[in-house]
Amino acid sequence: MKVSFRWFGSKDDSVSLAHIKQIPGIEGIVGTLPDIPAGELWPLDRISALKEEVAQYGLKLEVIESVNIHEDIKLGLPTRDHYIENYIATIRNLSQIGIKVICYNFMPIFDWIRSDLAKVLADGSSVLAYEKAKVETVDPSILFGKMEGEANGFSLPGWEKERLKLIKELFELYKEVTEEDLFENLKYFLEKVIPVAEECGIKMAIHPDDPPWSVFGLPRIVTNKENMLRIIQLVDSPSNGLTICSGSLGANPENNIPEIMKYFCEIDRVPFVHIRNIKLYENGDFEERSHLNSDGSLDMVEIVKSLHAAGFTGYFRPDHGRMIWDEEARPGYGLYDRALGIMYILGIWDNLENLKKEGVKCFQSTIS
Ligand SMILES: [Mn+2]
Repeated sequence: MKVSFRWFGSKDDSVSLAHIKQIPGIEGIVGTLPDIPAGELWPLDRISALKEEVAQYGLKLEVIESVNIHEDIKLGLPTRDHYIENYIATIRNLSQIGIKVICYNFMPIFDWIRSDLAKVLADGSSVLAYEKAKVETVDPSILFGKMEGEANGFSLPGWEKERLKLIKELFELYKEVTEEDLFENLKYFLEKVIPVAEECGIKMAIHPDDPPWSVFGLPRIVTNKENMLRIIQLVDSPSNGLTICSGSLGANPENNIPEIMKYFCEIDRVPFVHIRNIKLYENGDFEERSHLNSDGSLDMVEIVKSLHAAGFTGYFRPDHGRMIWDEEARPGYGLYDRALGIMYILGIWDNLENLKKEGVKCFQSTIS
């Protein structure tokens, strides 16, 4: 398991590479070029410069999150071919600087959705939270303004201003788009892109929808094991992979995260995992928590055990963290709690390694 940390670049992140470098066990950065709009080509000189900057701190840049998909591709519009051409050229450029994994998502209009970016917990820390009643009754453009207002001055990944401008028009365009259409449009995209990724030694890794259900009447398909299996079968290639995000999928209690992790790792379709804990409420609301098992509803120990038992050698990053110790950062992306998360996950992992050396079969799971 290769330990990595999401970083938005020196102009867009409150966390420095010098600080990330000091996290024990860290190997690399999950990088991005946040200013490049979806659908445009990533220039080679920009990504080379990013790689060099990261390398100055002894860190690797082998994972990109995300190269966003233009809405015309998701909508299946005739103009999609132009954007797919750009995507293919971007894959080729990224392969030239040694990128191994490209994380992306296929959510219409909105990326991840929350009702609150700084819900205060009993211990004084603050977290991202989702209250169904708040999200599902609000006008999407009002939610958009609220997300921006609470973002501590940072642009939120997936909530860039350019999207808001087009929101009404996009809703109109998505009116007739069903889940089946979305599968069809994803297939069209993957059929063009996966052969190039394979040739370039890059694994595409689709991120689950967050939350994993339809919001504002928009279709969402990366929501459960069955659909994820269907997606990797749309184009059967080792380059057609998954980012398994425990917190995103785990918002639906019917998703058995350890089982999903183990299943897809064993068939080698998981180049990248995001690990985070969430607290689920009976009414479907949830909030993010520390990685500690007892702090949330997800079984973090079982999740790590499932990765270990499957011999996971891909990239791992802690997902969102709480805002603690008066840190001011992009919501979910402070240094401190994510660093704590890494230490917790590595603690579990090292223990499993020791048990393995001692010959203890540690994954005595009920998972079939
Ligand atoms: Mn995630």
